[in-house]
Amino acid sequence: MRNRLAVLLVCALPLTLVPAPALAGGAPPAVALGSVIPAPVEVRADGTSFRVTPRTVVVAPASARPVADRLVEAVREATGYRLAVVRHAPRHASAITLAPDRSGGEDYQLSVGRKGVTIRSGGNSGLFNGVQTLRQLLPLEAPWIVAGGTIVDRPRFAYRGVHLDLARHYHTPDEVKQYIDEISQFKVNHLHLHLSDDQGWRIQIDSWPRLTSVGGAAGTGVDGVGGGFLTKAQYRDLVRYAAARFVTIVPEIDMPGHVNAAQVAYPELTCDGVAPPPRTDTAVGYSSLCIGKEVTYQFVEDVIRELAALTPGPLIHIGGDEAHATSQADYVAFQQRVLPLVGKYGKKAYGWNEITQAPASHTAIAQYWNTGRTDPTLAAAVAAGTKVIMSPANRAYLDMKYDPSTRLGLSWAGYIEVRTAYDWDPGTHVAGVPESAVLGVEAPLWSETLRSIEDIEFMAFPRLTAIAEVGWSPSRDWESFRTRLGAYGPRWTARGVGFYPSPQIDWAG
Ligand code: IFG
Repeated sequence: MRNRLAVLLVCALPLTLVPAPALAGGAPPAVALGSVIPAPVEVRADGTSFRVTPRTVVVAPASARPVADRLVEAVREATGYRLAVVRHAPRHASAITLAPDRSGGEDYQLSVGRKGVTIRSGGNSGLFNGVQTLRQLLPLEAPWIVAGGTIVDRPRFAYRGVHLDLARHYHTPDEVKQYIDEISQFKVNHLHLHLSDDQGWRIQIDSWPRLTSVGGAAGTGVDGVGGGFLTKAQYRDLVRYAAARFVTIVPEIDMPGHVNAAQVAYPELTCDGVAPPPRTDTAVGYSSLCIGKEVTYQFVEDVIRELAALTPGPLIHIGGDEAHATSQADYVAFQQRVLPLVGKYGKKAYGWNEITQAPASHTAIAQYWNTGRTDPTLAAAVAAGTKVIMSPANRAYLDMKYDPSTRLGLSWAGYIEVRTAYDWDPGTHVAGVPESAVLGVEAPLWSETLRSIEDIEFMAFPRLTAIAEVGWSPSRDWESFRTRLGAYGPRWTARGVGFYPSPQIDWAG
């Protein structure tokens, strides 16, 4: 209704009063060229516009067909039009062109004009990033007019990730796919799956089958709900689904702590050979692999080997947090033997920042999850070569309550409203960890209190968009972000995403 009225008003005005471009494309664009999350590097609006119609074609070379498929899907979801994909545009056709060039992988340039849209990038991930930007420029209702001009964009950090805990509560492949659909729209490009913990084991390992037949059985999980596990076929399918949206899966097996479920399944993994009771509470730090037993390292190597064979991505996360039941000497000895095993199977080791106690971590990636601004052990490791992914719990932990009234989540790291998740800089956050050592950011979502995709959405959105902008955009501007976020809200509503309507934001619609 709102747009039809606008068109009537435009036609009623004397022509001289109406800006030419508006006449060319119908009503003025509903979405400003810069109203994108994360904020692009350069936005140059030129007052023109482009109208998507059912006859608009997608022009793409065979190499970009995987991106063209995502673009067709996005336009169909937005407009209902199923656009044709062609190798070459018929003359004078209305076209959205995907044009590979020789620029950087994730960088892209988006040009919108009367005759059409062109997205240029050196890689399909960059073309995909351009498509996510274009998707946000399409209005929520007809006429499907996109603001004209040019966007030049590139990420500040290469690693922009989320983490999802499948161990405390097993979320199904379909729930994980829904989460991937949402995170990829904000140019998030890694999904770290927490696949094992005290309460459950969530990935099939052929050489140790009881890990899932016992550790992934019904009733394994916090409060005795949320049992289940990913078969290898389901894991491979998730990897494929994520890759088609340019999200790399990073699997985590947490050790030497957080291993109660594995020890219930295989008592030989304890030092006394006695199976501990299964746990459905939320305590941490009470379990440890038996550092002095050789079977421990056979187990660890078998798991890493099978996980590496399942994972096309370059990283395997080996946990390392809260090993309070492991002496420091044993912890370092364990990491010294296990970190190199990741390299033996062709992957790069990634672990919670406690791994930096071990010299072998200097070729690994440390995930910083503490709440402080200094960490001498981490700074020393960085000086020796360790790279860092920033997940400060008081900024990036999406399982923290928004405020004391939030039904879900925890509060040990403090309350995290949207602005708390937005106002920090990964390049200067920890003393002795310069931007050159920071690969990017990751927003963990632990599932002690989660039970459904609705719970995931409520805790992740809108705060994940803040972390996505912190990881992508060159700088932060809270007033600009909160305005763009407020305008974005109705898109979640239209998609049925149950986001938290933070009082810090003026939500449109
Ligand atoms: N700390 C534990 C997690 C989880 C979390 C909940 C890390 C690295 C608290 N370890 O965060 O297992 O229980 O907020």
